[in-house]
Amino acid sequence: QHNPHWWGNRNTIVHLFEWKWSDIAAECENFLGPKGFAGVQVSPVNENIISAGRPWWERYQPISYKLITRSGNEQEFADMVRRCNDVGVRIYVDVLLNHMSGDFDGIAVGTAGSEAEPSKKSYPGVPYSAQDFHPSCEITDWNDRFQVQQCELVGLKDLDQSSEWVRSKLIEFLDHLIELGVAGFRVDAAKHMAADDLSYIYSTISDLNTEHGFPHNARPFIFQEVIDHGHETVSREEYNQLGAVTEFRFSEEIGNAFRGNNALKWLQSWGTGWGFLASGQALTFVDNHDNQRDMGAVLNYKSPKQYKMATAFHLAYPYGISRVMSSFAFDDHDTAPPQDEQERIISPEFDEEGACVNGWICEHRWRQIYAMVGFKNAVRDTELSNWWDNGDSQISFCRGNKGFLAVNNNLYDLSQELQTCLPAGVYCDVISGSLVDGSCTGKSVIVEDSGFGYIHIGSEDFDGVLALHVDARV
Ligand code: AAO
Repeated sequence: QHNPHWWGNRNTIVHLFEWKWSDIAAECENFLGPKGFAGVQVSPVNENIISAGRPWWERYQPISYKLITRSGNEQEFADMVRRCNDVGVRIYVDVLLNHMSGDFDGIAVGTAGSEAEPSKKSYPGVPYSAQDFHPSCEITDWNDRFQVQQCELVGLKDLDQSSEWVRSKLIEFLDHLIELGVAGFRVDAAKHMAADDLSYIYSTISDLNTEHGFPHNARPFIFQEVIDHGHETVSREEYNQLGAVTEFRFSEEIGNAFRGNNALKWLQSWGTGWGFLASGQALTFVDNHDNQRDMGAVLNYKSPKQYKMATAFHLAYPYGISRVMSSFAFDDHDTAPPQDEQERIISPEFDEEGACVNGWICEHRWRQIYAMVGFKNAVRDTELSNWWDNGDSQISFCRGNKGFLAVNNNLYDLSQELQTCLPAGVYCDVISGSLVDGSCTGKSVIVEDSGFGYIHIGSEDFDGVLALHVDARV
């Protein structure tokens, strides 16, 4: 279940973290469809516990499978899926199959109004009771398989997926979403569930809904959150046959390189050469909603120049199933998404250039990022060729005769003739500007009959990357 069921030549998934369904529906029609995005990963859709201050992570604590959250209700969800599919943008749901909520004093109330008694493992909204869970224990050794798969991840009540009842409830939930037209699932905390149990669940759920434009017998796309740096007892290799797996080393290594801790010349062998999973099995990202909050090598929107360079490389290099992050501004791990006084999530607002202004970051609306989504579509199915580097952190390469990328992560200018592999003509650099009514608002590059063009990326330039492709010819 590795096929994401993309439309046409589309290639890139965006995670619209904590967005409301009605806003995503409008975004599909107004922005994602026209810009060529392939799909959206949406936040968890089922009822969750209500936590004080409404941190984003309350949504990772299920109370039932009713489709009512701060992002909207079932009708709004169904409307979003329909409208996004109509413009060729697929919906992938973040699903929590591993656990229910964490402990809570007394009776907890969920976002759909269901009551639960987490300390007794009682969730009548499903219903689940104590016998549907593994006995409580804490994970203290992350290399102990029993603990990782049967104890409680950060204290979240751990469902027993080998039980018939639990399986039937999870399958019913997934089938309901398939019926509503989704294309697949991000499986949260997959490492904390036995691969055999997941295999049973994935192979039992329905085919995708043909009324939403999917072919007959199309299987749901599955991408599993497994954090494995290569030395885990529970490894990514237990899951990659079942579906794609999040490749966390991609995120860490790309952050490391573009932060300047590793020369970009080494990226020539990016991908499996770095020990990553096979391209069609790897869900790749510069940052995700968890590691963008950690200190460390991972880049996020707070380092915009490096972040855009890393994203351009991510989307230009032919490796992986790409996902870009779309965040809200945060100070710390617990910051809630933009909300009003009644704790309702607010809709993003846009300035005249289309950028978000009211607490939403909307990296996917940064020109340098959506332009690379277009680049990836334009060069789809071409090979990488003509790798060039200066022996340090200036690099360039071609994608067939359809696209060319150059990056300068040195503290001095890149100024020289480089092979672009493009047909002769004048091309608009889609990073520094865009093609508007046949003229380029940024840098233009003249490509000679030989394919060579003069490339300049000053060390002080606003962006450290230049990208040309055949759909942006002046
Ligand atoms: C909240 C509170 C808790 C409270 C709990 C229950 O914060 O204090 O106990 O409620 O009341 C999210 C939030 C949590 C939140 C939870 C529930 O992040 O803060 O807890 O919702 O509301 C492991 C799992 C991985 C998981 C990750 C957070 O393997 O599956 O922990 N991610 C998913 C989601 C995430 C969500 C949940 C799961 C729960 O994406 O948003 O939590 O649904 C190592 C291990 C990993 C481990 C990490 C983090 O990785 O290998 O398995 O992930 O540590 O603990 C280096 C190291 C590497 C390390 C990595 C990442 O690279 O080399 O070993 O860093 O730190």
